[in-house]
Amino acid sequence: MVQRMGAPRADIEALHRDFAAGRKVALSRAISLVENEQPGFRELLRRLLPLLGRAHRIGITGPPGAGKSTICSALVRFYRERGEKVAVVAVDPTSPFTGGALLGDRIRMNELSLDPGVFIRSMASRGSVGGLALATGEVTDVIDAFGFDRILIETMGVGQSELDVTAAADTTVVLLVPESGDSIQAMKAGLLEAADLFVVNKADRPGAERMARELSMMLHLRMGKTLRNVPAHHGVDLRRVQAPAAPPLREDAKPASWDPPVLQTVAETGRGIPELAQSLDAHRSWLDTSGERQRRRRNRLAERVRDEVERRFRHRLWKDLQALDLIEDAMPQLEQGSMSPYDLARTILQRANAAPESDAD
Ligand SMILES: Nc1nc2c(ncn2[C@@H]2O[C@H](COP(=O)(O)OP(=O)(O)OP(=O)(O)O)[C@@H](O)[C@H]2O)c(=O)[nH]1
Ligand SMILES: [Mg+2]
Repeated sequence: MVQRMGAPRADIEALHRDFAAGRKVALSRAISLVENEQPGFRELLRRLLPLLGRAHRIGITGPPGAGKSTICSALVRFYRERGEKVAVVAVDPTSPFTGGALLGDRIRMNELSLDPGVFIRSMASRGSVGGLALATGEVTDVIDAFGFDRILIETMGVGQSELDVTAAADTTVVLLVPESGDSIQAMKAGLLEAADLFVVNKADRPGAERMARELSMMLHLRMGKTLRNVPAHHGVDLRRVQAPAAPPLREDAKPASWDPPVLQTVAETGRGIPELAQSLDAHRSWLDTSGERQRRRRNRLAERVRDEVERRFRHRLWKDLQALDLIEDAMPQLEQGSMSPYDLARTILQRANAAPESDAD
């Protein structure tokens, strides 16, 4: 195979060796290789596959300024005190560059990153043909393989692209603040379903308690469990009237489903952080005992195959075949109506099928 621009073979081998030896410089280089989809990145990811699955991947998402970075810093400190190695991946789907907010985070996190047990990396959408969610998943794989115990993935915002990014996580935390009241109502159903844990941060401000209560109510409504935590009314136990009593859980019974807890934190002072860490561990255990981890892993593998097929196809179309040029060349015919967009699309696809693939490492 022709070696395209990028590191020569010997460099790639050296990278593998340094990575396996646990050198952080190699980790940074491996991440760049994968993030920019440079030659050799698939071979690297292939070799790392047997090392995956050790880290607990924790996605933290929520509206701008909710305190995601502050929570990350607090969790990093908490886990470091336990002797765990922690990585933070800060992802900004809204910006083609690493934005000012992330820069601010970096300065704040600088002190943490002096610790050899901590690794911090920012990501933005630039460069990747495969898209940010795929790049984040692959970068997280690299960090996992390197041997971190926890990987915190901070995503800005609460839209679809952030949800796609959190698919890389084992446990997804949605962070809100007391003022998010209205946005709860507007919150996409997808976000509610994606959340394994809710955290009302800035609980030092008024309204946190109320916010947490409303959120719990809404979650229970959605799950059809409104009555479970409601005390008996007018002397009648509504729970008994509504449904036959469920057999009591045995001590060792596996929980069939996970009720996302609603926690409150003051990230700045660390209040509530031990409880958050405890819930994160509880969720991780539940993933194992319920079989959910396996289910999510299967979904992730299927998703990775789909993403890779699309990435290779996109690469073939837009890079190898220069399909945009074909569209431009055909513009006069398209404009005159002597060729339809559908016919041109078919021609492009036929050519793409016949084109040699340059991206097949
Ligand atoms: N009062 C109060 N302020 C907090 C708390 N946690 C964070 N903050 C402050 O809120 C501001 C935003 O915090 P960040 O951690 O940068 O929030 P973020 O969600 O990472 O912000 P973006 O990445 O820009 O979306 C900072 O000024 C923090 O100091 C808290 O518990 N209480
Ligand atoms: Mg931040």
